[in-house]
Amino acid sequence: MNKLEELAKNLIEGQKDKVEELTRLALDDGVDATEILSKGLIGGMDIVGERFQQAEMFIPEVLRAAKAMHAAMDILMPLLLGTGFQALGKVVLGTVKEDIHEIGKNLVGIMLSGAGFEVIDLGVGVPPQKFIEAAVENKAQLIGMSSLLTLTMPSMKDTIEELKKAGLENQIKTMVGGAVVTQRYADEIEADGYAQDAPSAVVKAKELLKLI
Ligand code: B1M
Repeated sequence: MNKLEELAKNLIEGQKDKVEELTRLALDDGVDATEILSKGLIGGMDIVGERFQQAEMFIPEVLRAAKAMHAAMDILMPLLLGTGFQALGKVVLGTVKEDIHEIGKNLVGIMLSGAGFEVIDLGVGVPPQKFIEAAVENKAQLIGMSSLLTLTMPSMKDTIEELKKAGLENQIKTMVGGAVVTQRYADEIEADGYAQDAPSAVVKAKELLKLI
């Protein structure tokens, strides 16, 4: 097993200290920060995503892997910024107005970051106007909305309508998800995309931004 495979393996296992150590060792050995990110970390997170989808890994394990990923990213980020590293795209993410469920939204954010997107997480209880303002301010290409309550789902529709009123629907795509949300509902409110779980959200975001 080479160093980057070992890094990916430890990331999957959520071994934060080991992941930090291996990231530093790889840098000392002259491995490029972009390669460490793409082959070691993103490669590892891809496997975490697949295992989570197949119910071979569960939320606490995903969160442990994410912590390890963030620790390694803290080491790599200054170097990546120095080399002109470009994120795949920018996503403004949040749980909709009057909804405080955040676990699924956080998982989606973790997986998107792990896949190479820059995620601007607005937290929970995000009103339509805030999604739009943040997307414009940050020049984001995608707004991701999570809803866990039947009562809060209409806020997704409101955001999409506000986006249309502002004439931004061709520049900023929308993706929706959350336990109560379905493809049918997404079609009904004319969201650009729907994803059932966090790994599918990564695939859908790439599709919407025409990266695959
Ligand atoms: Co709430 N709650 N809750 N709750 N809660 C549900 C959602 C509920 C289904 C439970 C039930 O009755 N069986 C029900 C909603 C019923 C409905 O509307 N149809 C419910 C209710 C009613 C409520 C309260 C109203 C209860 C009350 O106070 N009477 C209240 C509302 C508060 C509010 O938001 N205003 C409430 C409160 C809470 C807690 C605070 C206690 C807590 C949240 C803690 C937190 O997040 N910090 C909580 C929890 C934990 C749940 C359950 C048990 C679990 C939710 C969860 O985290 N799942 C939930 C029951 C359930 O879903 N089984 C329930 C794990 C998470 C990984 O899954 O969020 O679905 P999920 O995310 C998935 C996918 O959906 C998808 O990817 C994720 C990962 O694969 N996904 C996206 C999510 N967002 C996405 C966005 C995307 C794409 C994919 O694109 C942008």
